[in-house]
Amino acid sequence: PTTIFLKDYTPFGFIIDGVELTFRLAPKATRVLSRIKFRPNPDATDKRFFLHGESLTLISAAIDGKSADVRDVDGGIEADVPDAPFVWEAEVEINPQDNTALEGLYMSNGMYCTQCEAEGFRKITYYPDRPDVMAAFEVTIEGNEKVLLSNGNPLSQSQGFAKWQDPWPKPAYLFALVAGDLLNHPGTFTTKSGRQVDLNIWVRPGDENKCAFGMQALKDSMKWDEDVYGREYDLDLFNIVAVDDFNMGAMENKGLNVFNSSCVLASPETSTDGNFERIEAIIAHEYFHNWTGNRITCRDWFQLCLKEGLTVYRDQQFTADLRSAPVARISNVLALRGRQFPEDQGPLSHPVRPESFQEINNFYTATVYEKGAEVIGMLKTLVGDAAYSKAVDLYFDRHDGDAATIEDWLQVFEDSTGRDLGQFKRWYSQSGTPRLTVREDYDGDTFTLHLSQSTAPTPGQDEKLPQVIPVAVGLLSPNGDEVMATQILELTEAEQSFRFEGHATRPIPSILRDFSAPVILEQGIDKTRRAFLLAHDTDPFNRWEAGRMLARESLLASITTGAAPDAAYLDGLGAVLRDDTLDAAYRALMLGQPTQSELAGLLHEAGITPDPEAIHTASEDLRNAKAAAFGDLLPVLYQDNQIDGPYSPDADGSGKRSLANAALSLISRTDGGALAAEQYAKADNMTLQLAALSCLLDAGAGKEQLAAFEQQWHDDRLVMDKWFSLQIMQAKPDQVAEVTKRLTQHPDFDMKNPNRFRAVMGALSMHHAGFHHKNGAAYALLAEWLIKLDPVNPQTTARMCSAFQTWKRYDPARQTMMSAELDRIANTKDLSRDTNEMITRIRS
Ligand code: BAL
Ligand code: ZN
Repeated sequence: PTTIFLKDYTPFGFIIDGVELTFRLAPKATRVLSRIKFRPNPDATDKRFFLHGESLTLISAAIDGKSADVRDVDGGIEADVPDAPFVWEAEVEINPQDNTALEGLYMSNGMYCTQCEAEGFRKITYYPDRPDVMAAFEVTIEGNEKVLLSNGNPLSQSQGFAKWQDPWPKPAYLFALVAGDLLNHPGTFTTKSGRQVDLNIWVRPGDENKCAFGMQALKDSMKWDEDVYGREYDLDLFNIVAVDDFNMGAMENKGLNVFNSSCVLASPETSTDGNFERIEAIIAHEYFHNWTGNRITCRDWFQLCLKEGLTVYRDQQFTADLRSAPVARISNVLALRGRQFPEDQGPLSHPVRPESFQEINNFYTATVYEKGAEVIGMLKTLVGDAAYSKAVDLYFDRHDGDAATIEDWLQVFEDSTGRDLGQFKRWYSQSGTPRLTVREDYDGDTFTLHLSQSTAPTPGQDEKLPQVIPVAVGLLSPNGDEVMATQILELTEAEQSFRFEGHATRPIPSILRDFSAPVILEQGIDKTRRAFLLAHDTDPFNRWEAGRMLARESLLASITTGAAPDAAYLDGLGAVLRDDTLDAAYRALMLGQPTQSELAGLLHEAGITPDPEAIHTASEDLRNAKAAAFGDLLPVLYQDNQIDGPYSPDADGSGKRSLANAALSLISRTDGGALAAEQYAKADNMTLQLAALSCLLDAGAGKEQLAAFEQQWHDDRLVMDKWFSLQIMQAKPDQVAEVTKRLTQHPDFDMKNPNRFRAVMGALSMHHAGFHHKNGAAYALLAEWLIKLDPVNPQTTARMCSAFQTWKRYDPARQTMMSAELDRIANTKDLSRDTNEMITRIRS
């Protein structure tokens, strides 16, 4: 396989002045006719006329109307062309029906749809399929389907025919086409300059009652982007289409977003509060891409974080504004620690802007997305809100219509603030999670914080240089008053001290407030200090973090020494839970505890081989201890957070349900599931129904309800995904592989549907104690299915290989078993480039 390097970038030899495409749709033999105006690019040195193409049958090709002599080369074709403007015309045949990889043009439940990011357009026709080649597209669709959609605005439409024009030059990865017997949920939005935009969510018949929430989220996003970033929508029409078979969550194609149906369809009966919140965020994310991604795109795929990090940051801001900012921040940090930290601390570690890849699909990672967003957040913290806005405005002004780079992005900050961001840029090039160590001094007046940073070597990067770390710090007095409001300390050296004078009493610092940098904080403080911060910290994130750290230390002590759950933690937690001035969602988060895989990672970092069984036992013991310690409180929390009246997925309602359900899950440990059965029986929304079922299964009950659930929902694919997952998630560790295997034999298990495959195999790999059960059955089962899926859908297979990324953490017996499964996958005949790259990196 070829490795592609950032340093090798060269511009394409030609500029495109217009693209006309005609699609004659047929499931197994779609014809694609292209007419593309090229002219030589004066800025390019490489004049080779190379067009990408994959899985295409070339019917004809012509240059300036004359049959062209094309040569097949690796990944596409070449031809000799004039050193002057010319017109390329080609006709190819493709087979959407058999396209199970879900890249390019494919079929899902009888409808045609496309996924072109990153490199799917080359499976549609011969084209310079690279993001820096931008062009205006005109698309004609001929097909029997009722609805024929493409990017931009409709030019003409009649039975079996539609013509679309997208006036905005775009790279091929933003191309989209959808054709099917679809229904629309319509809406309108009037932009700040008074233009009316028609909005539609297109769905399969039967799903039309699940669009209202997504439509409102879209309107909220459009308004928010005008209010906060000054960005107005730029077409007369904005279409969203829901598709059942989709590798990603959604895709920001210009004017025609295509969504995994799980990320747009919502109704109270079928979707949980978590689904609603995720849908709102993803709709916003894809909409925000219209500016950060589409109007300004990426020069090459190494710059992926330019659009993704920024757009994730923007959707996180949106969620924080619409809902609770502290709750949103905690949730983002949980996701970062849950997905990005393990990636950055293992064999798949890579910089936010990678420098090489074999298959770009393997770099749609938590590092590019979530750490990429953290980098934007740090930049904003360092320059301040006003300077951030000014720089981003300059970015939009200067680069509108460009395929830009991280250098361009940082330059607008340098130009508008006068700040040198040379060192800051290391956040883009240096991989790994920095460790921030703190030591304190006090001399009766001056309080000093000695900060130091270091980053462990990561694959391909042995030496690490100091980064710019914004450390948000506040100081509290011993009675809990804030004596110094949050200040940003800029740590730029390996070691640096910061002095705070005029403190007659020794203050208590609250460090890394709001998680001001994606680092591991090592503070060396004791339980008393943590309990103090849990009770008094004025920063909501750090208050939560103090509880989290107490829980973490309690669990680690139980795992390594068999210690009982920490009473100080339980006391502090009890006080927070009783404090009803704190919002319910926040208290629900407080009640949570570190995941078992997080604990495994912490033990590994501390040089201790994690024992999944011991981790599982300690985690269960802590939950049981909470159930016992809060025996009187939990029913009160449950009762106080019941809601009368109709369901609403807003922050308040979902917060109350999350606290009530968190209480229920502990209550179910002592009442055998009686209350959960009651909740299940009367639940009128999925949040309550699914939580009750989960508690029942956890309590070893719920057989009847599980069957009733299947009976009730067997026609709803998205709800059935939950049914599949839940049984695995709630299985006892020694049963996980068996339950999973049984579910793969269920008639509704369909590996071709990525949602269903992930529902089952994702749950298997995320059940820490089950996946790592010493009998190795789960390792073998996952490998077996990855091998089966690879020829069908390489992209989803490759992503799921990351379940094995932590294999070196474990004991020799487990390592041997996982390594054997990795070998088995690696040795599979005709393994895809996607999976091959992932397995090679994981084994390295
Ligand atoms: N661009 C791929 C899907 C997303 O990040 O929005
Ligand atoms: Zn995105």
